[in-house]
Amino acid sequence: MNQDMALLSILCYPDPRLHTVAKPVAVVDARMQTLVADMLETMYAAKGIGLAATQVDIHERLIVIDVSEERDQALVLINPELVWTSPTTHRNEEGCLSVPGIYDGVERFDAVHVRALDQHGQSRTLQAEALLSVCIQHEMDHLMGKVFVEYLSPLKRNRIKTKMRKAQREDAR
Ligand code: K1U
Ligand code: ZN
Repeated sequence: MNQDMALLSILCYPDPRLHTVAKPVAVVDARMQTLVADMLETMYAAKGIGLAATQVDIHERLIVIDVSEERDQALVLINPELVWTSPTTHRNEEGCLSVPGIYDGVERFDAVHVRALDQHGQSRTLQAEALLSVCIQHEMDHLMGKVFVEYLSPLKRNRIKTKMRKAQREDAR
C-alpha cells in the first residue's frame, strides 16, 4: 500500500454535518485521486463495504464501494446518477460506519443502473443488483445528506440518537 495514503476520520450520527447535500465534482484531478485512495484505505480499515465523501466531511459527490469477499474489487463512483430503478423493492438489513453497532431493515430497489465517472474521469454505466445495489442506494443517500436511520420510526431513531450520544460521551472521557 502507498505510504502517502491517510486514514480519514468518519463522522458519527447524529453529527449535523451528515445532513449536508454534496456538490458535484467539477474535475477529476490529482486531488480527487488522493481523496479516492484515502477513502478506500479508510473504508477497508473500517471493514465497510462502502463509504461516501459526506461521511469524511467532504461534501462532493464521490463514493467508494467494495462488496467482494476478497476486498479487491474497488468501485469508484463520481457524480453518480440513477438512470434506472427496478419496479420491485426488497427489505434488506443495513449497517452504517457512521452509526456503529446499529443494523435495521430498509426498503430498497432490487436493482439499479447508475451512471458515474470513474477515478480516471471516464463515464460508465453500472448495472447493480443484490448487495451492490443496496450499497449504491445507501451511499447515494449519504450524498443527499440522508442517513439510513431516517427510514426508521421516530421512536427507533430517537433511541439510536440517545445511544450514539452516550457512546460518544464515553469515548471522549
Ligand atoms: O455507508 C457506510 O457507512 C458503509 C456501510 C454500507 C452498507 C452496508 C450494508 C448495507 C448497506 C450499506 C457499511 O459498510 S456497514 C458495515 C458492513 O460491512 C455491513 C453491514 C451490514 C451488512 C453488510 C455489510
Ligand atoms: Zn452509511
